[in-house]
Amino acid sequence: MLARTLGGAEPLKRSSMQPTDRDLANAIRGLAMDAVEAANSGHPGLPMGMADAATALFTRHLKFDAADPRWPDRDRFILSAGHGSMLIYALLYLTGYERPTLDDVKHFRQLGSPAAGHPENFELPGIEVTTGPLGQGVAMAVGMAIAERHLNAIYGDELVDHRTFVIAGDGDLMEGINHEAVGLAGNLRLGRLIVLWDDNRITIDGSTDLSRNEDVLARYQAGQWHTCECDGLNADDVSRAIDEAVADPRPSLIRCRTIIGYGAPNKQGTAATHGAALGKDEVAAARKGLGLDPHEFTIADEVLTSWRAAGKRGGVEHALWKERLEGSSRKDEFLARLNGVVSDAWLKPYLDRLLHELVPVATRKASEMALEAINAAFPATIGGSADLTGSNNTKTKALEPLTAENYAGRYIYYGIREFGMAAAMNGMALHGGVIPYGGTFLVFTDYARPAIRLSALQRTRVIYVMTHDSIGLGEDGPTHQPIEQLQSLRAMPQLDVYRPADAVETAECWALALASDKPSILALTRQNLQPVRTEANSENLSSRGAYRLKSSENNRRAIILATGSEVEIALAAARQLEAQGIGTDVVSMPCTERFDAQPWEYREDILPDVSNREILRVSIEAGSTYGWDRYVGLHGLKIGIDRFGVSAPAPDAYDYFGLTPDKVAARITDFMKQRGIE
Ligand SMILES: Cc1ncc(C[n+]2csc(CCOP(=O)(O)OP(=O)(O)O)c2C)c(N)n1
Ligand SMILES: [Mg+2]
Repeated sequence: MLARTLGGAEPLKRSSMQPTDRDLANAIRGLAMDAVEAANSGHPGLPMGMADAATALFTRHLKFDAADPRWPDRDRFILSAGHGSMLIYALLYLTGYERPTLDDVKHFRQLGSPAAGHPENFELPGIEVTTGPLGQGVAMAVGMAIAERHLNAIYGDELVDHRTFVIAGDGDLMEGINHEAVGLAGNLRLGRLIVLWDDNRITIDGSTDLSRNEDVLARYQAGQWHTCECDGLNADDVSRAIDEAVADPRPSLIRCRTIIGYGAPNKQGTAATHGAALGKDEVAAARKGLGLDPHEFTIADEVLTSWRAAGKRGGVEHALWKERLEGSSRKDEFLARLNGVVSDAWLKPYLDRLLHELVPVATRKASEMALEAINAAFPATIGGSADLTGSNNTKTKALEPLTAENYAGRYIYYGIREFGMAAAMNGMALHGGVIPYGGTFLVFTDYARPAIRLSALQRTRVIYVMTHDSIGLGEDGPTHQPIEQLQSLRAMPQLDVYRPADAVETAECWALALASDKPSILALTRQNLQPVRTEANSENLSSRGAYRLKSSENNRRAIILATGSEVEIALAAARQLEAQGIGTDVVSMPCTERFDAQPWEYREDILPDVSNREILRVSIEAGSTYGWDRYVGLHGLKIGIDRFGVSAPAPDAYDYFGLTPDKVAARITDFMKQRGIE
């Protein structure tokens, strides 16, 4: 039966009255071919191969209402294989979403069209997540499924009761992150997560035999998933498999046997259909074989009518949900929760308490102290760590673990899965209703980086609690000591990197991260730091990104910029310089991105635009000096570490790299002498 359907030239019958599922699927095929042809760029193979499966999903199973893409209890659909973007654009258009319009589709991949090369969640409300980097769509779907179960545990079936469906390709399942995602979902028994695998046995380089011989289903089964198979070119069979997946309490992988580029008579089944326009003649022949109108971008009325009806299918359920919401005593709370606005009312009382009992404390510990107040104030936070809970200080006392037995818990043991954790947090944040934060060592942002990049691109409010932020972690040595991480993360657009100097700044930075509309990284120390902020201030000084912590007493000759653990060193060095008559400002710079966004007058006040002979600018950070010339100028002094670290107790490592008050003060006076700055 499978072989017969996969054999290709199945006659494509069209009843004059009611379009068949195949007719509906062929409308997707037509749009995909035409849009890619018009752009002379794009990927027709996946939409053509998965058109029948997508038709089954969207016309029979997926709970959605095209009239309201943001309905909170909709099922989530994620096209993890984002290169097949024309599949989702076709589905959104056909089912009657406001956008993309047919005109948008005609401008697929062109400047200004929301039908971008890959699906971007910020372009079209019907796109849940940005996909394209293979593997991450499935991993974000895991986060969405976690958020759904968590909110369900709190608000019950009447308000939260939906599923997460994914279409994934061979590439999504080959990527390493798939292992992390499968492990997480299996352990949390996320039964409402259903992945349809486009098993077309083709990737860009050709047959999957070139690069894979694993038993994919067995791998998922080993991860405690339910698996089943179907003929992906037969909507009825796909639908049967979806029913089976829905009925199983485990997360499900449905292997859909398909043919890439199905319907292109000469190219189907080959990598040639993966990522290039089929060509005029092939499209014409495909159109004929599929029984499509010979004119491009033309859809038969009865086919469009059927699709539009599918887009309204969820209207009744949507209306019933609205009724339940109206009748719920928790309506306002639920909507506020989804709205996600947080106040910083917790901050002032917390700081008042803190300033009464100032003691040296590591900023990772200060973060935990702030989190005690934050987690008590906001039930939406969900913490976690990639197996470094005791080191990252991410678990506050009252948080219960979120497990398969208790989805209401607010702490996730992600295991040693930094990338999987970060991607899941993106999915959770994009689902809405929860504010995820998660920890690992700062150096392992490298393991999570592709997901951090998607946090930034998608502007998800994810808070990365990255501890052990420098050589100050000590004995674990160079493999664990971040050097280039801070500056490389600062190079990423739409990401705020915070490196607070003490407990007060740590709390301020937490408040900023929570209020943000984009991701934040908190780089926190393992070692204790002296308090540098000892007085109450009506303003959140960290919100400026950089501020003058100490003003020069003598005639100002130097400005030291420092971040995090190096601020106390800068203060002590400045005292020595003052003793020598060299007036020195110390500027604490917890967030360069925020400083860059300040008005010119403010930046000019902190860092006046004068030559380094008049006022020498110095930067101190226990990491790469790369890029610090942005603030100290080409002829300023950059103090940092431009090599890998050392295994030694933290004080010895700091001394070895010249990061002590004596050595810093000496370097500054030597530098001034050498350059003839008196
Ligand atoms: C992380 C990542 N690596 C590489 C690519 C480039 N790329 C896009 S599609 C693709 C092949 C994917 O194969 P498959 O998932 O089987 O898609 P199909 O060819 O079947 O459409 C590759 C390598 C990517 N998008 N993301
Ligand atoms: Mg493939």
